[in-house]
Amino acid sequence: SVSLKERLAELIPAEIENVKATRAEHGKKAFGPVVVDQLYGGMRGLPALIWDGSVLDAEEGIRFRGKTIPECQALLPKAPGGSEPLPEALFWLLVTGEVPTQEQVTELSKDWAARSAIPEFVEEILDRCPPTLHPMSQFSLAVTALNHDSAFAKAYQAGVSKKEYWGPTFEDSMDLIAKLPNIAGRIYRNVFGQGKLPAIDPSKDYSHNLATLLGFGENHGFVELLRLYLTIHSDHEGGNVSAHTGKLVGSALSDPFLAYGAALNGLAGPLHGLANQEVLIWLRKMQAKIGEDASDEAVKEYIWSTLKAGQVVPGYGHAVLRKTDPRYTAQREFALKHLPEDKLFKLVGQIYNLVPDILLEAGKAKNPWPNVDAHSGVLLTYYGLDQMQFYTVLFGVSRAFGVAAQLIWDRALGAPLERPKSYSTAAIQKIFKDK
Ligand code: CMX
Repeated sequence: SVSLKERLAELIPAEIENVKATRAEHGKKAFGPVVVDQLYGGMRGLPALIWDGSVLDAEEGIRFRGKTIPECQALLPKAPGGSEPLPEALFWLLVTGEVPTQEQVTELSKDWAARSAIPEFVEEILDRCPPTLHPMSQFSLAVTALNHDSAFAKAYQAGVSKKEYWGPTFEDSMDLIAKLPNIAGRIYRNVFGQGKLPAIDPSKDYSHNLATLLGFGENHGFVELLRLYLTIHSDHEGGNVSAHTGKLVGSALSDPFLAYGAALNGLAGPLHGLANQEVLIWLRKMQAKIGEDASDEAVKEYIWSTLKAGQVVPGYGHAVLRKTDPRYTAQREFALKHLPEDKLFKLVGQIYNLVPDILLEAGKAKNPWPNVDAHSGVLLTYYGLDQMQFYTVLFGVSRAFGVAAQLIWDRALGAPLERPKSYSTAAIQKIFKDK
């Protein structure tokens, strides 16, 4: 079928059996030790969630349904005349585990275009936000407000059976993703004074339409960048703050708009998605201080001054990864192809040669290598999108794909309310007192 929902309906019964069998065979087996440090340490490394769209390997990086980023770049359908994968295709892969055909992807582009309009009152909410309100706060407000028309919330009130949860969750998830370009475009134009929002063109793909709404629709390089950007930022397994928040809030049967609004508030933190903004601010400050073609020595000194001031080097380090993030590498390759001589790109390359040794010498960070956020802002800036407060909104458009795919499966498989156990320090002391 070219319809994602029909394909999904075919896949769900077998997956329910698959989960049953996995639990019957492995359900009582211990899976990794829990030590007290993990309770204090942000649950780092604790196996605690099921997330089907992607799994992150510390050395290798992310795989979407078993496929690496280069494999996705090779296998997923592209736009006519384009060479980057279409995020529509990645969504199909995340949801079904299957590489879609060109026809299935085209159908999805059309479906999203048809669902893309946002209610007038949401437009008004955005238009009334002061331009000083951070774009991520505006984004989360608008997404939360979409819950006004949630199919899931309505179905739940009407007494829908548990077995049917996934259907309206699917509809809400598709609506959510489809409406994000109009929300992001409106925020961008309002905050940065870029004039009236053009209409979505149903004959164009999702990234092309988003580029048009931002005012870059004629720029082929930017459109290609967005296709790559939205593909690689979509999913990074389930434990990161945004993905986990979406799953957690969804587990209370809050609809996908409420769940994703919450996820966006997590993405807006500087240790998570906001780091792409922070990287650009940091680079600009560095250039202001030591000039544009600074020597390695001057750059090193600047990096040390950041650490000595008790700040983090944005774009470096990761809670799980222990190697250079393949999402960084994919963006570096894009830059080598499209903007090899760009000054800011060269600075990012220079920093890459210096930061890891410094972080190792400083001796705290477990991973001295760059993450996805170290590179994205430079690419956007090159094409003229230099309003860095907006960068995390683009991350947020993309991350909806991964969170939505999991919300659909969570409701299809009857995932329970999340409720892990917490302890007080006094309780821990008591437990181990006589041991
Ligand atoms: N610069 C300076 N210090 C760093 C560092 C960096 N880039 N990365 C880690 N450290 C420090 C930590 O702050 C921590 O210090 P304290 O012991 O004083 O608290 C210590 O090294 C150990 O941290 P860790 O176990 O290596 O890393 P965490 O899992 O706790 O945190 C992360 C991971 C990403 C928050 C951290 O590496 C960081 O702050 N990086 C900079 C911000 C950033 O780029 N975030 C984006 C991540 C990708 C994303 O989600 O978008």
